Amino acid sequence: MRSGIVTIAGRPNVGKSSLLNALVGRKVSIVSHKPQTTRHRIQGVLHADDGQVVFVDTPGLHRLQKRALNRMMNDAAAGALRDVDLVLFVVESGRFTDEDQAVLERLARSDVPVGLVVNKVDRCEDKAVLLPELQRLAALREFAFVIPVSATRRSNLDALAAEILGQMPEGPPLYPEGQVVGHDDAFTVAEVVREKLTRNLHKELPYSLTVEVEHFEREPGIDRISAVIWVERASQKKIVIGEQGETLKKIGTAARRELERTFGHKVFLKLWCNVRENWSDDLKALRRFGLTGDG
Ligand SMILES: Nc1nc2c(ncn2[C@@H]2O[C@H](COP(=O)(O)OP(=O)(O)OP(=O)(O)O)[C@@H](O)[C@H]2O)c(=O)[nH]1
Ligand SMILES: [Mg+2]
Repeated sequence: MRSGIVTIAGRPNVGKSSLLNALVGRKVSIVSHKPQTTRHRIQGVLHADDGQVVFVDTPGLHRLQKRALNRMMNDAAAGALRDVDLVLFVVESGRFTDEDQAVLERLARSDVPVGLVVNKVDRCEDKAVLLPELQRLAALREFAFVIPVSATRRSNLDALAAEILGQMPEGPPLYPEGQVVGHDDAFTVAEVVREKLTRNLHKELPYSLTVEVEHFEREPGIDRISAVIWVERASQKKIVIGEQGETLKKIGTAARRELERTFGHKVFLKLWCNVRENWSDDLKALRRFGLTGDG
């Protein structure tokens, strides 16, 4: 048996969480078209015949921003680059930016082997440009492997999984058989609600909110859950709730449906929205919401 820990790193929005979900075959980490969706380290487990891989999805490494939340997200990502067996450096096909370059420089400071994953190759219309692109990227540093994939189309993932397993040391499994998700169900609820908010609210608003599960009661056949959506200003609360509560209702329905599919039973989900000024720059509040740098 082989087993090990693999960190999935890269700048925001390259598809790290999508890749984690595709590799483990289940939605473990939330996904949206907006950068900086992932805020925590998220673990998902790949069980194979000859081994087990624990993947750690991380917040996208980004340029320093002044809010404590953004600093903590960077710290969470940077902390996951140490003491692991392999780092997957995820980039987007056809778009290598200064932020990717900054990630590359950060990786140079660690001696963990790095595999390069060039994601979103489905977007590349002219396949003739892909090979020279891969050659260019492969020359950036020494990589354990360089592999093009599409997380959303699930292409080339078996080849990627084989490369990853080949890099894992011998050892016993770290997670029990069948367990794919590293976090508890309350965390899943908070994240799924935040995903629906991120997907349904415009512009910067998703960055100003967080979700806290207040109450979670599992009864036979049904979960009774209430969660608070914290925003920073009364004007934001109005937008989250929407005219006659329409927006919040739509978000609640979408979250409930997904949670019922995930948990396999009925879910009663009550959502509230409340204001807490500057929660994203308040260290105490961040800790309360579980958003500390050490994940
Ligand atoms: N076309 C295409 N889009 C993809 C692929 N993988 C991910 N995406 C899209 O890219 C966007 C970002 O995906 P995420 O998985 O949330 O990216 P991330 O790197 O985890 O982003 P952060 O958590 O914000 O750092 C979403 O709209 C995905 O649907 C892919 O293989 N092909
Ligand atoms: Mg993510």
